[in-house]
Amino acid sequence: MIRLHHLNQSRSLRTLWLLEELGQPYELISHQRDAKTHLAPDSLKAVHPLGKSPVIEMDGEVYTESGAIIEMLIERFAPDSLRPAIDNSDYGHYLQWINFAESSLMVPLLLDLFTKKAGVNDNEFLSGYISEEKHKLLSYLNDELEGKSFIVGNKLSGADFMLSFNLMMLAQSKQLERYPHIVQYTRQLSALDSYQRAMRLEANHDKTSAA
Ligand SMILES: N[C@@H](CCC(=O)N[C@@H](CS)C(=O)NCC(=O)O)C(=O)O
Repeated sequence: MIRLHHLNQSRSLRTLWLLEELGQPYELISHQRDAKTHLAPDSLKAVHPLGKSPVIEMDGEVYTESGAIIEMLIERFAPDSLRPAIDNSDYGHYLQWINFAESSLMVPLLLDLFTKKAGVNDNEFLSGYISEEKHKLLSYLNDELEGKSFIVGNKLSGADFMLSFNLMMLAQSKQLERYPHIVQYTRQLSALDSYQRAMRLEANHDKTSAA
């Protein structure tokens, strides 16, 4: 049995959605962000020294890093349906988008979040860098998504699960309005049954949104 240690409003949503799509039995263990600091509780440190989420326990091992978890679960349970074949030209693009979500795109999003939180978003260099970088990356993604429902091969894949969390962060703060193809893409992803089930689980589990 797979155990998912899920933190509310976190990258763990990528894993929760994938587990719903896979239909494999799993146990969902809730961890709540601290209401003031928004950081993870100590209960996550008891599971993995980094104290971050997602974490899964599987076959007696503990895994963190959402990208690795997405790839591993797909390799194990859905290699023929949720990723391109290794000898297909889409395969490299699949890996590239998985990494784009957690590296290139996540860097300016986190810088933006943290500089605002710390009240240092009036720094000219930082705010200029963040907004230019975000616009460059989102314009690129927007162009890539024109006429597509999914990012790779027009078929649901691990890359969509990865991108969904970044785009959810951006949609919540109304930062996608200039990117119509991204908006269309997020609409299509959020209409999927497995996505909706995952969001219902998140809503039941997220004590901050219930408050
Ligand atoms: N690169 C890791 C990042 C994990 C991570 O930073 N998770 C955040 C939630 S989105 C977290 O647990 N933050 C709580 C904290 O740092 O206390 C991944 O992709 O899984």
